[in-house]
Amino acid sequence: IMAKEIIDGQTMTRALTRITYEIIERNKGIEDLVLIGIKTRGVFVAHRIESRLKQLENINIPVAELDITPYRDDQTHEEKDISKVKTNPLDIDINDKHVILTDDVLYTGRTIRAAMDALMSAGRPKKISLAVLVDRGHRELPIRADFVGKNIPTSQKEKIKVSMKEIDGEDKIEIE
Ligand code: 3GP
Ligand code: 5GP
Ligand code: MG
Repeated sequence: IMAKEIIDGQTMTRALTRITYEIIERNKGIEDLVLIGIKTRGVFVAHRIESRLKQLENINIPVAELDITPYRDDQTHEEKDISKVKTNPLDIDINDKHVILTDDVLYTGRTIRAAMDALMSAGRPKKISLAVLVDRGHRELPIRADFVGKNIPTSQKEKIKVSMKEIDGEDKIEIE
C-alpha cells in the first residue's frame, strides 16, 4: 500500500492551536467547557487542546474519554451492550456543560451519533460541539464538525492514517 504524507507534525500542531483559538473565540467565558475524546486518538486530541487552553488562557478544562463501540449501529448484539460503555474514572459531570467531543477522523458520522447517544444517557449537556483533526467526507448522517483541522477529500477506498506522538511516536497524517 502506498502511503503519502499529507500533514506533518508542525502542521498538525498548528491546526490544533488554531482549533483551540477558535474554541476560545466562540466561547465567551469558557468555564462550562468539558472535552471528551473518543478512543483512541480522539483522547489525545482532547488532551492537546486542553494543554493549549491552559497555555493560552491559563484555564483548566476537564478531559474525559469515551469508548463508543457498544453504541455503534453497525455492531453485533454482543458488542452492542451499552452497559459496557465507560467514561473515564474521573467520571466528570456533563450536566449543563458545553461538551466538545473530539476525534481524529470524521467519516460517516456514525461514531459521533453513537457518542451523542452515550452522552445523553450520562446527563444533559447544555451544548455539544465537535472538533476533529480530519474530515474525510462521506457522511451518512446529518452531522458536521464545528472545528476541523483539515478537510481531506477521500475516495471510499482510501484510508487516512493518523499518527500521534503519544502512541505512534510521531505526529503525521498520511493517505493510503
Ligand atoms: P482510533 O481508535 O485512534 O480512532 O478503529 C480502530 C482504528 O482504526 C482507529 O483508530 C482508526 O484510526 C483506524 N481506522 C482506519 N480506517 C478506519 C475506518 O474506516 N473505520 C474505523 N472505524 N477505523 C478506522
Ligand atoms: P465514522 O463513524 O464517522 O464513519 O468514522 C469515524 C471513526 O472511524 C473515527 O473515530 C476514526 O477513528 C475511524 N475512521 C474512519 N475512517 C477513518 C480513516 O480513514 N482513517 C482513520 N484513521 N480513522 C478512520
Ligand atoms: Mg477515531
